[in-house]
Amino acid sequence: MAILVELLAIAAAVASGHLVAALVAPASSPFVAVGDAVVRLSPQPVVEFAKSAFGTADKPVLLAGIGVLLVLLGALAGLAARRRPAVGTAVVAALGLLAVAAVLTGPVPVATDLAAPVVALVVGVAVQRGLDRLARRHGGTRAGSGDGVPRRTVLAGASAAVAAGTLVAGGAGLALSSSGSGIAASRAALTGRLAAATLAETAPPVPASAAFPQLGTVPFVTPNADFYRIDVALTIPAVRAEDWSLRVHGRVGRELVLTVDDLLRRPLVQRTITMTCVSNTVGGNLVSTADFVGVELAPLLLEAGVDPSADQIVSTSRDGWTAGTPTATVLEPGRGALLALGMNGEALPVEHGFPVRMVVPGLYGYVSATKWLADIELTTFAARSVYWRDRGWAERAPIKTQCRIDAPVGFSKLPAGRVQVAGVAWAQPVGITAVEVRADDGPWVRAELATEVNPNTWRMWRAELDLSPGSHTLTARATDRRGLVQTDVRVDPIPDGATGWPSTIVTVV
Ligand SMILES: Nc1nc2c(c(=O)[nH]1)N[C@H]1C(S)=C(S)[C@@H](COP(=O)(O)O)O[C@H]1N2
Ligand SMILES: [Mo]
Repeated sequence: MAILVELLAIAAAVASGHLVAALVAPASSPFVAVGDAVVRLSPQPVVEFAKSAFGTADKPVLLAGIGVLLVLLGALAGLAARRRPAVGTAVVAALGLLAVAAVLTGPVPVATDLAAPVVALVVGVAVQRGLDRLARRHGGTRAGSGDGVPRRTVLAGASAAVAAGTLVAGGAGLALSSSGSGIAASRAALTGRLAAATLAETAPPVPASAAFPQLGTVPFVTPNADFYRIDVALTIPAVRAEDWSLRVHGRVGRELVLTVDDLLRRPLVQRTITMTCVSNTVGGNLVSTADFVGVELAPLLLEAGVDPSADQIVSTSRDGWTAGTPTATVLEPGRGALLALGMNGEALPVEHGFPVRMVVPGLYGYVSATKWLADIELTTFAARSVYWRDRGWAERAPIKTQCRIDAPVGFSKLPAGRVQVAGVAWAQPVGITAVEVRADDGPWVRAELATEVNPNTWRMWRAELDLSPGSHTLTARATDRRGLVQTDVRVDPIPDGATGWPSTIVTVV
């Protein structure tokens, strides 16, 4: 019975906390806040391991792990509480305090964040003490409760009531947090406003000749649902466009505070941009292309009056994640850095930063592409470090010239003769001027390049190779507009991006 009391108390605490959080501040849900804290405090290799072992399932895996730990801890505490009742209460209280601490040490703690863990603490302790007292009142005998109702019935009733309350609170909390407190409606409204807006600059339509999907390359523009996703957010920050504002401050002449309405009053530009993650391994798919709509970041910073000493722009997400971008890169004429609101004809999807994110062509995402943007500080690289730099990644990270073989897929069995090879290459912001392919140690064959959309996007390529029967390794290398041929030296993604030639093994029969 003591174990059941303990587990019910913990479940009631988690559920009530989640409900309160869903009502006031989603990221403050005790369960989620503790998960976030685990991610924050995890040593870099552990985070890397989780990312590689579980991919984007790393978050559910972590939350499930915390759930299993809670059940184990509850069971152990229940066992101990049989002899020493105070232990049971103490464990529930300690878990509640842990949730409070997780929220307090979180990225941008505000007073309302405390509501959920405090409610969880109070509910947990109250349920534990209440049920525990009922369970002990008659020392486990079958005696009645005094008013003629058997003690066991009273206890079973109370437990059932707590269990039912837990299910209702938890269910309501989950329903509320997944419906995202008005985010869907806010997003739909912003999609409508972007569709109705007059664009000061439109992106030329992507011609059919820009890709070779019939040969197996990915589509030129990546559908939002397929766009790669990388972030350290356990729960997606829920910010309605109506509630969003951005503060631009630090080494500026005049601080700015901008709302979505302010952004929509500025000239809106549309740009096709290929984004790339520094964690992409050679041949990997953490690279995608979208049509972004947003406002130019450079003129906005100039309006704020950037101090020449401010060599770093630190952008902070609503969830506290930070990126450091070289000011000079953003201010470079023609670079085209954006505060983006739209992606492929819609408002940004919530997982890609709704309502506003940064996009800087030519820089890896971790030094430029802050989602759920909340704050921009003009500062120096010397004065402030940021999230991934603290974890061993480079301070500056321009995208490295790379390519990938999309077809044939690895380990294909192909008929002898001419084989079609196709793939993508990228070298933002200068663009690709050549791709070469070879079989084994044979001569390099120049690939045919698809139409270039703009130098900030990837470029598709295709080639034909004559292959004799047997096993062959196909290798590709790209050349960018600077004349730089992609190096064959293999390095890992950390600290500033992988290098090396992609290759694919095929068998010709
Ligand atoms: N708030 C926030 N923004 C973030 C990140 C993050 O963890 N949190 N990750 C960055 C990284 S590493 C990359 S590669 C891009 C990925 O953007 P996407 O998920 O829209 O593809 O977002 C960047 N912006
Ligand atoms: Mo990334």
